[in-house]
Amino acid sequence: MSYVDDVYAKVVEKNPAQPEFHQAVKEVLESLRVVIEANEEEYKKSALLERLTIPERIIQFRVPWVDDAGQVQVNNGYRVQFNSAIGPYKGGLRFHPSVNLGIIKFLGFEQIFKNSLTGLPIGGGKGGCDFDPKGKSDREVMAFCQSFMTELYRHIGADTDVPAGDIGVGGREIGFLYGQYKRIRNVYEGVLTGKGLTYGGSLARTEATGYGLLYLTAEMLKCNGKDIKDKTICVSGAGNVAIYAIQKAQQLGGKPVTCSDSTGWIYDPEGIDVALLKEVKEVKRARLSEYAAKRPSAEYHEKKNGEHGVWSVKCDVALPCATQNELDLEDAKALVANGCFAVAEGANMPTTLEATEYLQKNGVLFCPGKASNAGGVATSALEMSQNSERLSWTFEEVDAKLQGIMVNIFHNLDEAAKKYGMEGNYVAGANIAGFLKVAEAMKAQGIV
Ligand code: NDP
Ligand code: 2IT
Repeated sequence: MSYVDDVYAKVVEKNPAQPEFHQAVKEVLESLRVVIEANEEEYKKSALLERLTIPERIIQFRVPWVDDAGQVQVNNGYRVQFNSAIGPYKGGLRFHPSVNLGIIKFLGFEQIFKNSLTGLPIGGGKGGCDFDPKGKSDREVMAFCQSFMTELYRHIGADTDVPAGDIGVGGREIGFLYGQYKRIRNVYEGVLTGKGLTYGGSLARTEATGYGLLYLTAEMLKCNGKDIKDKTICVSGAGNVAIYAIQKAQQLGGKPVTCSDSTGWIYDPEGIDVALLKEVKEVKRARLSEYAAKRPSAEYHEKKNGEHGVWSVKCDVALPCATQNELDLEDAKALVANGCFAVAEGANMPTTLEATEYLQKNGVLFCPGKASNAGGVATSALEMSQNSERLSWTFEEVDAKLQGIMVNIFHNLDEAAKKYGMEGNYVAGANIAGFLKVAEAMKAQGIV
């Protein structure tokens, strides 16, 4: 058995019932096969792939809190500190009922390569909880966040591990988490990113993941002789990433016509009204049916299992921005049949392995999330820099840096794919380019 196959088999054996983690590892290891095989003896002797696929540390804890009815609730909290070879652990916190250790490990593993691709000094980590913020009062969310941080604080720090937002964790949650950290530790430091602008947050962090996705997509299209202008775009999701992806797509002259949430999806042939979408999702925290109720041009569809949802709409470019494995083989077939020529992932691993392969085989330009959604964490690293120097940069400064980082990421993965004989395979390019820097740093630091 080859070293790659051997390590993958061990990952599956040692991490039972964690299919998303297996999937993320499989995608990366398959891409790295050519690199590993060229140096197999050295990598095997130093057990590099074993060390890469076993987290440096896993923290798992109980999160008790009291709801508005006086009932004690208990949730499962996690922080996976996956790899610190190139910098302090960095990655978001996800609050969603579907969170379990396997989900956090898949996200933490992806984060290692994503963070490496940004070119900034940040290692890979991820955390979260099976808490569902939906339908909770602000007081309940605060009580939960305070309890979560009452355990997490001892494991994190501005130079150790710097969490941020992800699904279910936005400005409100980061504020409550930060307040509790500061209260316990009595230090005012950049221990979280995505903070509010009045207490150390960075301008453009809110917009960064969605904007970055579009900067990279525009560059990918340009380098393939195409233009985002006047293209019809299907977006999934209606959260932080989707909203700012839609906004930037419009600024670049594209026409996003869909969005979705956990209960249904919108087709708005006149183009999504971003101000209305923000009002419904960011301010009211309501369902997308409210968007349709206020927008005559929009159709609302309840989510139905087995249907393609937003991927059934004819489009040129698809941007999955909701959650993992939301775009499967049947969806990929529908996209190709409708003439879609580019897919860039805003979410983490939203496309199944089979769907990715189908899209690539059918000539669709495909950029994996660890490259195309790296603008969020990159801007988090810029927030860390600003916190360290106790200065704030202007929106234009941060946005210009973000744009430069995304363009650079695309060229790095494009070149890595070419160098290893897989031109146009941006999945392989991203995994190889991300891996090489981390592997080099791990090698230099000895057996740790
Ligand atoms: P939000 O919580 O702001 O939004 C998530 C959106 O996806 C919501 O519209 C939500 O629906 C929908 N959604 C979530 N889970 C499901 C599900 N199981 N089925 C259907 N719809 C679902 O999260 P973000 O926008 O921050 O995150 C979206 C994706 O982007 C995630 O994969 C995240 O890991 C990734 N990402 C986020 C970054 C960031 O900076 N925030 C950076 C890089 C990647 P509803 O409104 O009903 O809850
Ligand atoms: O998946 C991700 O990259 C994020 N949720 C953002 C992480 C961060 O530290 O900003």
